[in-house]
Amino acid sequence: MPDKSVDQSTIKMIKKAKSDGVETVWDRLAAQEPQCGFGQLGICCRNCNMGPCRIDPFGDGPPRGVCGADADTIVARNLVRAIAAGAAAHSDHGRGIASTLLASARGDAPDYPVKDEAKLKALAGEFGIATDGRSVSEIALDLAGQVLEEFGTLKGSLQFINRVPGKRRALWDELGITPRGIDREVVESMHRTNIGVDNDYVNLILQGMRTALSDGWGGSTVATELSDVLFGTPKPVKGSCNLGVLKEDHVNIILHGHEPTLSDIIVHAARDPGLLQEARERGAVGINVCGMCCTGNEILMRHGVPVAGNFLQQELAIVTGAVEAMIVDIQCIMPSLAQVAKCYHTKIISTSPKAKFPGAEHVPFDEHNAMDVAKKIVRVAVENYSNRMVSKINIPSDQMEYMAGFSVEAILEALGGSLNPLIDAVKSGAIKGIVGVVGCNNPKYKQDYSHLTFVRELIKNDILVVGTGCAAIACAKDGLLLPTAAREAGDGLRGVCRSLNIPPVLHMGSCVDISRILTVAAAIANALGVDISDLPLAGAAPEWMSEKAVSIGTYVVSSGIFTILGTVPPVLGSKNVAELLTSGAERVVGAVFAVEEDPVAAAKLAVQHIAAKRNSLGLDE
Ligand code: SF4
Ligand code: MSK
Repeated sequence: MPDKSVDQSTIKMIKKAKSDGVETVWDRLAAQEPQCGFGQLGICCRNCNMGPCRIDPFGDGPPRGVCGADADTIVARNLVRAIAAGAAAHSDHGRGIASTLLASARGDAPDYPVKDEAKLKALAGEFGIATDGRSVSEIALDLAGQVLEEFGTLKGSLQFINRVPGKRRALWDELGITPRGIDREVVESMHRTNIGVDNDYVNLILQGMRTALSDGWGGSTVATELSDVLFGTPKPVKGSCNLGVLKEDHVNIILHGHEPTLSDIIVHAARDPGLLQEARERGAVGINVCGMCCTGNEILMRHGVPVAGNFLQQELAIVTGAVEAMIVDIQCIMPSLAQVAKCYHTKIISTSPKAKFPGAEHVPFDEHNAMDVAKKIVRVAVENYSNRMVSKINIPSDQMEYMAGFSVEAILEALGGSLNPLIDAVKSGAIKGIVGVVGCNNPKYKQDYSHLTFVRELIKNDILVVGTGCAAIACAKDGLLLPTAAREAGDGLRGVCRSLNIPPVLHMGSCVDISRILTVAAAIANALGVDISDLPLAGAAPEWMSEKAVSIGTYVVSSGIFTILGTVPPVLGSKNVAELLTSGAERVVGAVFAVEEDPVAAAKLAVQHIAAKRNSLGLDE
């Protein structure tokens, strides 16, 4: 059992699931073992119906598929398809937010007024949209329209690319990897990986980079920036995290998935006096809305809503027996939830036409009528309180306080309005460098162990950590998002944290909010007049599992930032592809991937990389 997680609440609920006869992700992983070696190496292909084909990694079998594709082509094609899928997920999320802004500006989504007018105007300025003497709706209409055009723009490159240092933009142009349109790159990747199109692994991977960049500097940035406009730009906020945030005497609602459009409105609906009265009439003290995964991060960053856990805890939240409804939208939602819920009274309510779950109740969410739908969903949860099976309730007491909400704007505010104090701290060596730690949990690895071990090693070495997604939730659960965690940091970082009263690990949001990290990196490089690849920065996804993480890792490397993966990607079936990603890319984009499963060794790689970058910049002379 301890090898499954370092999180005590997880361990307790895995035990409870077993005694309740409930199958979890760990049981299903065990049932799948041994997993397919061809799949692990990335050398199986089913891109056409002459296959499926597989390449023997030991050279005893055929070296080519039926069409003639070799291991290099197959591995590269599979990788590019994963990037395209990940980029599509983030970008479609961004399109959803942009469409909501458009509906809001047209007066068709009355429950979504613009919350951050200053940000709306700043973004309008970036897009060359006039703001003087114009109403919020007029500006929002133009901005939403222009942002939606980014998905298929004829301009030749994306607007947010202008945030990138000139040197890097010139490099992308030279390599032919400047993204030309958000949808266009995904479509072209799917085209190129079709049978008989692009068979050159280098050419394929360059297209993978362009597609990933259309996510990082396109779809994800759109999602983040327009979410701030609509729902408010996050500011430092306090709250609590882990399964212990569920309350035995409340109607518990968990919001799980990714889009803030639904979750934000449900937070408000759950405060409706009529629904609270109904909850009390059924014997509950109140309605307790909690988040899970990145939807959790979105509402945590903006409202301080408690987060019940990260990716591997979604089934376990239901196992507590105390969840009236788990409301889901898109991404990272296990299809097993409806099966787990059958053993308890929990209702799984799907809301997106893009993501339906057999066994779940579907209540279509409609942004034009958002509050009414949100209240309807909350009412389902309230009514379900009466169906609780009291003997099955067991909520682990584990929970931890945190401080989150570090948007770029919040960081600037904490620094007194400019990045200069941060840059000075990096120059002086008080902060040696900055590492973005992001990504999921993966049941093949002990939950949260790599995140926490890696992060602790970094802060000990005076490296400031910025986090998003399930990695940030792991840090929250273990107290690393508290200013007091600075006691675990090296002298320099501890001093900076204490003077600003900030934690050594800054929670910057959900998976799409890695765009916030890119924005900070670009701003620092611009301030110093260097390329992003010159900076003492690194990225890491210690426990990643999603295709979205493949896209993220690729846009981070393509932006010039060394990136460490803690779980092995399926590329080792091609020596050439693996060599290109872990070594050759340095000559191409000035950064590479490293794969290191041991988080202590991974941290050493990050520390060494940062020391080398500092040295090149002459910072430690
Ligand atoms: Fe086999 Fe080629 Fe078809 Fe892939 S594309 S399944 S390698 S024949
Ligand atoms: S939710 S993509 S498990 S971080 Fe964004 Fe967590 Fe990974 Fe999903």
